[in-house]
Amino acid sequence: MWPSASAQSLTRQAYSTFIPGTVAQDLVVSPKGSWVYIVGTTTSPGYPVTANAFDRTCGTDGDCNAFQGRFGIERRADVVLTVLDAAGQIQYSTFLGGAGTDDNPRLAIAPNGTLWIAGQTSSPTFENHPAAGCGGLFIARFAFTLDRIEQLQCISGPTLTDIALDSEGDLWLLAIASGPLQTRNALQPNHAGQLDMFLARIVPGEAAPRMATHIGGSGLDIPHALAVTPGGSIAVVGATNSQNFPVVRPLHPSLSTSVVNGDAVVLVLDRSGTFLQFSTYLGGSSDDAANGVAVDGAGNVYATGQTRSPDMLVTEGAAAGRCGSASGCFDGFVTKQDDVEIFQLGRSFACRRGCGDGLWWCRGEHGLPRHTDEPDQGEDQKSAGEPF
Ligand SMILES: [Ca+2]
Ligand SMILES: [Ca+2]
Repeated sequence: MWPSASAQSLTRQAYSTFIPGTVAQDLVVSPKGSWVYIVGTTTSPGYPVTANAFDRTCGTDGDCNAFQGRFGIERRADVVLTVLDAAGQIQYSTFLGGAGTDDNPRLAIAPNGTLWIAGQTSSPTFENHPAAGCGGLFIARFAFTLDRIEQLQCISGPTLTDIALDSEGDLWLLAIASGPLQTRNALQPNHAGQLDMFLARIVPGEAAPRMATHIGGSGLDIPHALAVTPGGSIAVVGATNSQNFPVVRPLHPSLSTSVVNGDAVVLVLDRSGTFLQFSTYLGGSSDDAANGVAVDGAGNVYATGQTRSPDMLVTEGAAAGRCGSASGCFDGFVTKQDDVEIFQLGRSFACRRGCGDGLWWCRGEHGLPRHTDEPDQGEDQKSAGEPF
């Protein structure tokens, strides 16, 4: 039951403030929980940057590269990064971009405070960086102090949908590929047709992605979100109308619907990004899509999305076992998949987390099971702090 309007509020609004002149899109909180980092976009030359900003100029001319558009003067967006302290006061604010349109930013923060921003750019040069100007994704890793970018690279072509950091501090990018993209150490090196999912792993200090791959079949394969399990596996959700989407140990091995509609998809790759541990269609006879994904400490994968399929399978005793009403089905759904991680260790072992005990079971090349610790343990994290 929802609390009644007359119930006394148990929460206190610690702060609430405008961020003038920006469309805010994503935020993260510092590891100690007191600083908030917000990214958005602006076409306001007067966006209030702070004296300690990395870039105090919108675009390359201070006027967000204004031009005569169809309806008058138009400007090209820059990304803006704003940092609030524990009291909600703006301590840092900067432009980020170039002469073109720079937008769709996403944020991720590592336990040691390293801040990553990824987004879309059409700028010929991005923050004067020679490696940028790609007409695609930009990826920027900021120094802890936010006064310089320590790593800036771009990937030509894809459209960003989500990012996530793994326990080693590598950044995973999920994007849409509308044509063939450069791949590396790929699960699927080639574009399969129409739209594909595109997944890439960016390693600190490495100029090119460690791994970049297409994922999909001959139809529309649209990624929506990703998450990293504690074991380092990458869970991806989205939607597809491909009849040949790659499946592994699937719940539904084939498209449940006509190609006019689509099914949700849930897939899990190992930390190398080259081994598909699990991949399945999810859905029924009408249109379904998975939009969000989360993982828990045991590596279980949770997906949520929407469905128009009254025949979408639900588990026995489901909280809501029937979609919609007599007039039609259009509901959200949530699923939990366990036992999705199977690890390929070198050429010899495949491992999966045992049911309930949290340990890893590995099967050697002779089929002998081997009980083991975690297949990989992250390094101790550096102590977390605040940037200023
Ligand atoms: Ca710009
Ligand atoms: Ca495709």
